[in-house]
Amino acid sequence: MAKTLKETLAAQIPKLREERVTLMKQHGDHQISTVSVAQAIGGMRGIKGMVCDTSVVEPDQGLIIRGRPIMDITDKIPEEIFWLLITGNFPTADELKLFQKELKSYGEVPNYVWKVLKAMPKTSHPMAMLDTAILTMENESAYRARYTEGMKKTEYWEPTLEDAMRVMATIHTIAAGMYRIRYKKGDPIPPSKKLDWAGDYAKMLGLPPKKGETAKMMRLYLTLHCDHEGGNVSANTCHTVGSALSDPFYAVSAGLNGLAGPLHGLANQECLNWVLDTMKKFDGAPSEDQIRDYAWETLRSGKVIPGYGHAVLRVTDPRFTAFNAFGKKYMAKDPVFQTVDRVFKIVPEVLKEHGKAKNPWPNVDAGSGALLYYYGLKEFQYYTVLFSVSRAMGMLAQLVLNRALGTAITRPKSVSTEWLIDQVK
Ligand code: CMX
Repeated sequence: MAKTLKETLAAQIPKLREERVTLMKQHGDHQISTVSVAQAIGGMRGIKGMVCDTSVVEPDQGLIIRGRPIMDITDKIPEEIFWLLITGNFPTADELKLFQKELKSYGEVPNYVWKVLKAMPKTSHPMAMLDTAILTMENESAYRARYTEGMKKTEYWEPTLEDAMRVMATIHTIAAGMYRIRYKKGDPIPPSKKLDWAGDYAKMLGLPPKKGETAKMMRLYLTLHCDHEGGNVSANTCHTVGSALSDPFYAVSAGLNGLAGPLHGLANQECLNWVLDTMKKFDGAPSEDQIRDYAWETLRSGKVIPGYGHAVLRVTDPRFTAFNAFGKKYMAKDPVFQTVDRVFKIVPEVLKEHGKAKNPWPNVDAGSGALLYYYGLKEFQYYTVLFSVSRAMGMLAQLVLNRALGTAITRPKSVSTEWLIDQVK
């Protein structure tokens, strides 16, 4: 008989807890990292100071989810990826069916969420709308209700999983509905009882289906952005807020606020803007020389080239490669896609010559916008919302596991500049 996600995780938890207790007891004093002044000042880059089992990012390989390089699992759908993030395995066909049915049983977005979204200023950024909607839904939190009643520590993960399922079950509906509200596309389109998560999201946005290609693109998009280990701004923020036992609605909303920054998730809106600016300036798809000139002009004006560079990666992001392959298959002649592809040839050379960025290669944000644009999603400000719908999977999976393992409240030690100066004397 097919097991539910909860039953599958419940069977794994005793072993995971035992493993952690043993590690703490037998090796608690073992040193795994040292900290330099540069790291303390420079965003804690590279310090190993937290545990995340859902995925790792290797500088020379990119995203690896539960031991599987992302390029090997791009044929999977997001529901399978969510299950993988939480349990370390893919669901069987029957488990997947059961999981999809269970997700749909969480019902619809409460009406008060739509009212709040409709009352927001017409100029609100879509990320502010999404974060507000998730926070507003905190009213539904099973975790808060159970905590208020009183529950044992060992049970925390159960209502956390329930809240995670509710966020998963509704975030795409919220995201699609607010797109239609914000950009005056008509009333929100209700979710379908039959479609998969990504296919339903594409349909609820109201995008032209293009013989099923839009749904295919959406499945790929939502799979590729699902998680990027634990220390990036959004995951780390979500983790810290969750570690105070704030429920998943608080924690995910906080994480998404971090994703809204231009050095993080917002780079995807900036990126397509940059590409379209070059096309405007040069009246169509620019030549390689024109791209080179424009890249230098950007750098000389003190700006970064969005979509390039990374805090951890030192190679072309495999997620960019996956988007590029999709583009070559379905839209090879599209001038925006062709420009993105040409930028990929030129910008790394320019950044190497510039000599500042440690990684001159494209990250995930460099290519995704061209695909969205091609399938009719032309409102750049909305792009980070798509990233968020996907990244919610990673944040939620990490929260559930942390509550299952009883991970401690986050509280690193900060030091003053005076203390640092004293240390180096
Ligand atoms: N264009 C120009 N300069 C860049 C650059 C780029 N794409 N990437 C890095 N640099 C510069 C940095 O600004 C920094 O300059 P200063 O010394 O003057 O401060 C220098 O190169 C060294 O930076 P780094 O160590 O290589 O990179 P960081 O870890 O500090 O920052 C990141 C990483 C992603 C913020 C940075 O590469 C960047 O700003 N890229 C453009 C924005 C972007 O694409 N962000 C999306 C990242 C993926 C995601 O999280 O979604």
